[in-house]
Amino acid sequence: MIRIAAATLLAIFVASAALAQPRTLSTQSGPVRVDVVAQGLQHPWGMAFLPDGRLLVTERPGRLRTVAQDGAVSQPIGGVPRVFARGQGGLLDVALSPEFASDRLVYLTFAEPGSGTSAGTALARGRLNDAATALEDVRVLFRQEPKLEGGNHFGSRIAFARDGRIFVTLGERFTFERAQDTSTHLGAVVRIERDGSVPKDNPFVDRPGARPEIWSYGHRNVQGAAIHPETGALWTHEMGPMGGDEVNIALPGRNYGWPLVSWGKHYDGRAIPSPATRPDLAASLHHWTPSIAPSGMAFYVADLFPGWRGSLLAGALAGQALVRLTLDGERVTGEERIAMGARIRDVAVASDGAVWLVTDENNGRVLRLTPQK
Ligand SMILES: [Ca+2]
Repeated sequence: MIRIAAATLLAIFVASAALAQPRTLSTQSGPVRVDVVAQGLQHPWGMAFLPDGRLLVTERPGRLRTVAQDGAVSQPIGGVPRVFARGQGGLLDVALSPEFASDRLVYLTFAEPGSGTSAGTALARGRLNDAATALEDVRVLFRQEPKLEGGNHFGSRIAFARDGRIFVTLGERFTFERAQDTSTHLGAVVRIERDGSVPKDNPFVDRPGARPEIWSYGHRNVQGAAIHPETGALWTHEMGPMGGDEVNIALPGRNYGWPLVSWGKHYDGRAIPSPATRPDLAASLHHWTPSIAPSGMAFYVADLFPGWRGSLLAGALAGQALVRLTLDGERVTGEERIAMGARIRDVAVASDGAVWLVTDENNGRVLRLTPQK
């Protein structure tokens, strides 16, 4: 009995000690303080800030929680759809409606179970109750077709365009060539209205046989998306095979080339033609070889880190870093990798300009970055 109590006390002590001690990282823009806001989350995947400053965070096995600024982690929020929690599948991204203050709508992407052991990415939305304990009136707005076997490449990120349309970034479910087949949603970015209907000006609405939700295609696995703060364009990044992770601007109707071209190689070492050989396919702005496995994206436009203003921030899983790209318009002019020592799954900027990260681990952490005073 005493031994159990001592062990429990020790565990509590270790946890609080770990939470209490911020780290300092040196960066090109000066020292950065890293606080562990919360830990013990299981593979946190997506983040969105509520207007009251609490963070909504998904856990891949299928839970949605809030994390308060002081680190308090809520019980799982009710009403989350059942997910296919295998491989890379599960509960993925979370985003708030641009009119959340009045409509309280929360959007989620997830791997939706199909018949047998098949699954496919889907977008759902529900109304968060006032106590933030449950989603109500949950509705699936979009389903990637077809659903397939296997646990790879579900994407997915949610981004709201300035006109209120919803972009959802998808993966090709590890089917390679089918990313080129516009009769499927595999390897596509899709664009839908807030009620799930298809915008009349989507690029393939009049193409026989094509899926009308498609905005762009020829993507491999897109796990980063953000709307550019000045141009309003959709920027994405995607994971390459061995090498060849890309940053792209997803334009309507364009083909981003996978698997016809890549800066990477197939896993068995076979070469893939370089993008330069196919000027008819959309070129990337930037690529990473070897792969960093990018996940999560945010443009930094806040004041707290003056040296980061105008930068594109991305998490890196294999790269175990926060990656900061400096930009001149649509040109990437530099890259800084801030080593975090953990797989970074998502990046979000709080209203005070602090940068929040989640680590994709069994004991996943929520980290807050602020300038070291
Ligand atoms: Ca490409």
